[in-house]
Amino acid sequence: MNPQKETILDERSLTPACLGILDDDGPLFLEKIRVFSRRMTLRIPFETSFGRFDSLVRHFPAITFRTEDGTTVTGIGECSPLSAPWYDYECHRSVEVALGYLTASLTGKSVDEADGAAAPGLAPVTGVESFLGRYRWIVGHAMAKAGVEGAYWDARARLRGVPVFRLWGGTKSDVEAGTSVGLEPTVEDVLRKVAVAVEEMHIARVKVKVKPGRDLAIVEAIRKRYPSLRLQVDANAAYDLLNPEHLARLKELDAFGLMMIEQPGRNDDIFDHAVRLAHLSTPICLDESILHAVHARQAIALWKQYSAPSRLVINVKPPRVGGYLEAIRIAVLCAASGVSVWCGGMHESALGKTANVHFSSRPEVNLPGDHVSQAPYFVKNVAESPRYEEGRLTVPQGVGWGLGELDLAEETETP
Ligand code: OSB
Ligand code: MG
Repeated sequence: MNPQKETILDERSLTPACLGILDDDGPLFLEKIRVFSRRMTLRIPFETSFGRFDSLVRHFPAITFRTEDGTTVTGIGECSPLSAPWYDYECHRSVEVALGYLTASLTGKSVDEADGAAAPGLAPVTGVESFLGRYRWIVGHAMAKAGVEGAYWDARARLRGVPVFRLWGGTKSDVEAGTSVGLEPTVEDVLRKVAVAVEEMHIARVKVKVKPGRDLAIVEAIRKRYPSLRLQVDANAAYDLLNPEHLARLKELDAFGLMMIEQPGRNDDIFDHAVRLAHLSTPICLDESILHAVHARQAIALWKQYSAPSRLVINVKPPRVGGYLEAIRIAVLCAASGVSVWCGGMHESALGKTANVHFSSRPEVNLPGDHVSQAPYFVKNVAESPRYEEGRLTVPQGVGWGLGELDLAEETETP
């Protein structure tokens, strides 16, 4: 196949209107931005190939807008980084710095003057593209950007009196929910958690974390006990795709009927994932490697050339790709080429998880997401999570995120 002759949908043509997104309710005057921060303790410490953590700091940008007729509305979003640059370079400290620049750009002030209040005479935003345009100059910092974009959509949906998924062209009223099981000291410990997910929760699918040396025994034990479970693994970049021993382990995983192997290779690689794993029959899922729609288009082109689109899966996390519009663009690019898509998680609070559920309501999202845990994620959450039953989550039908009152009162100093 000659890749030059392949037509691949170009992300630049995917405007909000062409994506079926409703965003035409007139200009919005930004009045102020406040950021709430909360340290949240996980009920179950989580271990992946990059490390173990038991708490997270969440930033919640709240943006107040005024319409032309004088109505005011406040929308809230969530930034979902980890506490250290383990998963990518972002962490809650870097998000705080980036939110300073985002606030300055959105309010029309310099970063040193920015106090959250709009500069006098600030021009209104006319739609999501004009909102994003205010801070397009900021390189990277996807998780900070996703938080402010979430606030924009919550506000737009509240003004129209609809749930966010309606603005986004979501079509499903419930979505399949999977769980992500962290590494544990023994295979039995992992198996115990998988048993809760399968036997008590009737989860739609299980994902387990793996790394070289802690992979085959775990997968083998789960498969022995649950031969037909929808099962996948996530390596968080722990395998060296140029190391023959690592490649041999990945080849051995091929025998277990996994739905996919997620991000075996390095964050900043797409090429070696396509070329060096083309001999596996298990689909390869990219998480860390896909930071925007350009990466998705390039991955699709590489799989068309070296493997097959049906052996590529993309884990679309709105926080990792800088927001919801970009997430929808990626999902649409994938679906147009027969690439499967699901929505991963960053241990978001109930707000961020619910935003992920609204995104997952899009028809292109065709595999279960990392939406639930074996126990509630946090000791204390900011809202009730959407209703979970038998492997499915209900997409909230209330206005905005559909969460009711948020408990953000405990505004703590970020350490
Ligand atoms: O790689 O998908 C990942 C959590 C934090 C950072 C990265 C990842 C994860 C998870 C858990 O796997 C997802 C969740 O339940 O929110
Ligand atoms: Mg992952």
